[in-house]
Amino acid sequence: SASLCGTWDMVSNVNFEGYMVALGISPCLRKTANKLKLKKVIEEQGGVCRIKTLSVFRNYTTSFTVGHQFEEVTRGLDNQCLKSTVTWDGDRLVCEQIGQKKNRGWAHWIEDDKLHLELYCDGQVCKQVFKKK
Ligand code: RET
Repeated sequence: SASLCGTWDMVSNVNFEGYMVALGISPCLRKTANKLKLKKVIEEQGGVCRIKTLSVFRNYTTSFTVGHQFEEVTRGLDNQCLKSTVTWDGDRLVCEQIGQKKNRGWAHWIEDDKLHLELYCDGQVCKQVFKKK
């Protein structure tokens, strides 16, 4: 994920609410989460990719090897145990998250020097864009 690596600041966040409703996140947590300006830190070392989602309220970190299924525990989000697999689809780093929710996953890619992230779950799509710090 070389080109995705770096520190990124959120510039837009469309339908985070719909995505969080699809995840079954409580109204109280959604209200807090909707106000957050998120930061992404993406690193790669020795074939292991780490994606940190940082905020003043809560952080969430995943580490994985592209092409290898891993157990993802969404602690602090919807607290689920998922079987996740990250792969490259052309220049998009995509993740399929198998669990109780249908059609769950995400895609990261670079467009116009910005980091684009689509988060989807059960027909809802959240679109986030980040600029390089
Ligand atoms: C926060 C705050 C608490 C509530 C929710 C959150 C959502 C985090 C998300 C993170 C996505 C991370 C990805 C990582 C890739 O490896 C901000 C922790 C719902 C949606 C795509």
